Amino acid sequence: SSGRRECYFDTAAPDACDNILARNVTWQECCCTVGEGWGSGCRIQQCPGTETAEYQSLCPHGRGYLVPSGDLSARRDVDECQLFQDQVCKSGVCVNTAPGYSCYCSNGFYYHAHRLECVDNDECADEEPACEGGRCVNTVGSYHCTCEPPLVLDGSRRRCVSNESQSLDDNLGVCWQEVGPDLVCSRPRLDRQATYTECCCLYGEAWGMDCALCPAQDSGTAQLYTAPRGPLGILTCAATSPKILITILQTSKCQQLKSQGQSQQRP
Ligand SMILES: [Ca+2]
Ligand SMILES: [Ca+2]
Repeated sequence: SSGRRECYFDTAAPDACDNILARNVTWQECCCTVGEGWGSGCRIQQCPGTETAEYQSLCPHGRGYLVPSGDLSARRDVDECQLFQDQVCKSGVCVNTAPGYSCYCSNGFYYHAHRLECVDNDECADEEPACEGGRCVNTVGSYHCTCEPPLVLDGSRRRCVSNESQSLDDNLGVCWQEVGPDLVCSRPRLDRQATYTECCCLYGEAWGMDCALCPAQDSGTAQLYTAPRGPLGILTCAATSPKILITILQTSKCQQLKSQGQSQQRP
């Protein structure tokens, strides 16, 4: 067990010959870190198990540490991110720690400790149902929900509700303050989430992770504020000047009621 050879991970996998972490490392560098086997050309010598006397003498300071130049009392952390390059944290961001390392994965992915890579989280397999009252479809990096008619998705896109009870105002979402000519939403309000109506009346041009466009308004530069919920549970917005009431109906059409002459007209 001397010299420098290939270091293998996940040696129980059917394609273990391809599971090469590094090609030019020592037995100790391989087996005292994340390696499971060491060798060349797929002649793999299994690393000793952590409970064995062989492991104790090979890696006296435990996993992640090496003994530099035969001085048994000294120890040196292995920089796994550097030693194994992009093999130890595939599709993620590797950060060395002592001992060990951390692998940070994007949202919707988790670090698979055997495959040493960021893999998709199957939200549909979670114990908590990801889709309330509907069917969950897993996708790489996310998931989506589908509903059996006559149920439809609500504003959260995660819940199936009957058509009548669907209300865009039950859910908080991100409020986009700008929609570009290419219909790309930008400038999200970072300080708070809002319901669809709040967002469209007060702050923004589009709402939610699906970038649902707000209805067009021609209220000019009037400053809008929310009024109490009116009849039918519809949240209304009223412009202070000019005196225009704008009601966003549940059809998400914007209706403008001119109220010139009367200052306290209500919808
Ligand atoms: Ca380390
Ligand atoms: Ca997923």
